[in-house]
Amino acid sequence: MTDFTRVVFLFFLAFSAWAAPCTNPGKRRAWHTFSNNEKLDYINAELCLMKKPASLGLPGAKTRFDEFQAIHQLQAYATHFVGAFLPFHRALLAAHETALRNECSYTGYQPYWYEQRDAGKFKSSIIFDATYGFGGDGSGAKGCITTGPFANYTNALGPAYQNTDHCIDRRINDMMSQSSSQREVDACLAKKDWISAWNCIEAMPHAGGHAGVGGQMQNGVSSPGDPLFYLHHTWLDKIWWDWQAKDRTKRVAEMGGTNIAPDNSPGFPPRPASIPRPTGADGDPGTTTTLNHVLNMYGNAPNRTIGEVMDIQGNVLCYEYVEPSS
Ligand SMILES: *[C@@H]1O[C@H](CO)[C@@H](O)[C@H](O)[C@H]1NC(C)=O
Ligand SMILES: *[C@@H]1O[C@H](CO)[C@@H](O)[C@H](O)[C@H]1NC(C)=O
Ligand SMILES: [Cu+2]
Repeated sequence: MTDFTRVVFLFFLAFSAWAAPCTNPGKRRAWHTFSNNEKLDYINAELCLMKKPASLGLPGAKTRFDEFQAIHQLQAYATHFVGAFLPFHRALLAAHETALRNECSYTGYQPYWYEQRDAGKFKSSIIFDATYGFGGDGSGAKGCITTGPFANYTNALGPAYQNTDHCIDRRINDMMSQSSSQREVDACLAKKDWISAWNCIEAMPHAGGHAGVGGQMQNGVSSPGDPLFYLHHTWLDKIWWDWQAKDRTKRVAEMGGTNIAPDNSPGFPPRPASIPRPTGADGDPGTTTTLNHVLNMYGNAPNRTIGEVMDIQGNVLCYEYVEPSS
């Protein structure tokens, strides 16, 4: 290369890096469109996190898998019923996906559970397949799952704020799963502003997956003890993104809502006196959630601000959602 072409080339590189930081977004696809081999790759990567010992010193966590659950458990009251709800879960999903890829040789991306396909009939969903899925419903007095790749995993965190060894439990409820229907999704997508969209997603599709699976998944504090949590919340993240993409420039900057969760929220485990009432105002100047709000990843990944995760194809995140039909 001559000096001139080298300069042009370097200039081009610098320019393309500046103009398009996310040139090759990871493809997040629906679980039911995965081939059997792709399903096993994901399951095996999750099993790998479950076998790796914890190293961050988070209370009660024994494995890498537990450490991601701990991020959620430790700040449940600072991340639900507040403006940070969807941004926090977006950052948590990205941290978990990165760990699967960087620590467990997973070469795919985080799948989502296209729940409207199964709404009202979760019990017959292929997601609960024992061989190419997450195992079935719970059974017995404790509702422990007994089939599938995660049947023998011992959760060390939960239920709620307790840290006790227990099984992954489920109590699948088809009626509750109706809140994940296409009708409910469409209702949220039609909302005109952030506060309405977030409240709609948290109240309906969010509740549909958690209460439709039941057991561990229904526990607002310790729900990431069931690996299905990640597929459920990735679907919610897609709904938020689909809403954002309808008016992208405006909606990747649209934040707000309280940063102080109501103390005993309905359907949410009560906060024990030993857990201090979160003030929520981490990086926010007042009681309203802003783009400067810090999302604490407890050492599992770099902390993020809400502003950094608003766009899924920005400087920090780089993925896209593939529709199941394509
Ligand atoms: C779980 O443990 C039981 C009893 O030890 C064993 O038969 C079964 O194969 C194990 N299942 C998995 C998925 O590891
Ligand atoms: C992450 O954020 C929390 C809360 O603001 C803070 O206490 C912690 O020190 C931060 N961690 C890092 C590595 O910056
Ligand atoms: Cu949550």
